[in-house]
Amino acid sequence: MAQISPDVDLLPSEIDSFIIDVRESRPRGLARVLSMVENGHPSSSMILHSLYNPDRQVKTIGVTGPPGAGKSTLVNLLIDYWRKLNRKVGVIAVDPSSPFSGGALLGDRVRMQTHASDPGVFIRSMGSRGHLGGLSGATRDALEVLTSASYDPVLVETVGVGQAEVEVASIADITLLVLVPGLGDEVQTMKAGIMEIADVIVLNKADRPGIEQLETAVNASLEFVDDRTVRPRVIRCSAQTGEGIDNLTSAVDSLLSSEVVGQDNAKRRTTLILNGIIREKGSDLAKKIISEKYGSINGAIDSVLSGETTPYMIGEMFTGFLEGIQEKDNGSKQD
Ligand SMILES: Nc1nc2c(ncn2[C@@H]2O[C@H](COP(=O)(O)OP(=O)(O)OP(=O)(O)O)[C@@H](O)[C@H]2O)c(=O)[nH]1
Ligand SMILES: [Mg+2]
Repeated sequence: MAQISPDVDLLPSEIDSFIIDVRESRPRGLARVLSMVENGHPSSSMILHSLYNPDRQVKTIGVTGPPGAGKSTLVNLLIDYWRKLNRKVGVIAVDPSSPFSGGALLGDRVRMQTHASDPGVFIRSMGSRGHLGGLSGATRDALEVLTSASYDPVLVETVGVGQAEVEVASIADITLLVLVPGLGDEVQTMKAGIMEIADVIVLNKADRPGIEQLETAVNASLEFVDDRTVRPRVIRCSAQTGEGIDNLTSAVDSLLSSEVVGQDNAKRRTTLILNGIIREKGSDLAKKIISEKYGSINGAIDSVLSGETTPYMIGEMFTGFLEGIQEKDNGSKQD
């Protein structure tokens, strides 16, 4: 396969062939498109634009929690569950510690090894080498690629319980926050906002002492979450013994098929991607261009939902505009 140059636009025929690779979920092409997205390759927007379908019904799940909480072990069990139902499952393991993808997540790879030879499972670790939107931007676009390749569902595992990590996880349609015994004090200091973003709080390692205290601490901190209509479900389980895993899979399934997630999914995704791109391109100018062309951000979202454009095409419009300004500046400097 030809080498991809990091800064040079691909030929239209090359873009078309990558789009076919993704749609047919061919692993090599898929991996190369994901690298382009991660590296912020100039042609990745055109690929994402061609793949974008606001009505796609594929669901995505974010999984976050402190290091070693059992996230990968749980993801593994969830993969087993969906593979038995004959569904193709995608996993993105986000690695905040490294700007480079590939090597750093050997642990995850080993734990998910049982699925390594299964063509119905695609596992990819990723950093944020060149993406303007950092990890959350790279993850958001990688989810678009994997859902276009008809992996359903797609999971995102990310380490940590800070606002940033939970934000990365909550790019997905539903978010699982995995906690473990021994975190009692941490839970107490955890911001209510983090608890609120989670749809399910998984109390893993229920086979370990301290699970009762953890449950008490979590429930106590949820008492203060009073301004939300739906409280996160709290599920106790052990990825090691299998206890409570049925409850977890049925909670996740029912959330995925619930109206809350189904309703306005197209609008939610479009808004999330467009707002991310606006931030990446420079908010003020981007908003000005949007209001000139579409009246307002809502107007732009409506245009995407009616199939006239995509958030990525709107992003390209900003890029073109900015390049135009730079050319003008250079021109006036030369005068
Ligand atoms: N006792 C017990 N151990 C568990 C359970 N779930 C996972 N583990 C173990 O905890 C360790 C960490 O599990 P991982 O699944 O790698 O945890 P993780 O959250 O993905 O870890 P990082 O990705 O490194 O943050 C492994 O040794 C698992 O076997 C559980 O329910 N009970
Ligand atoms: Mg892990």
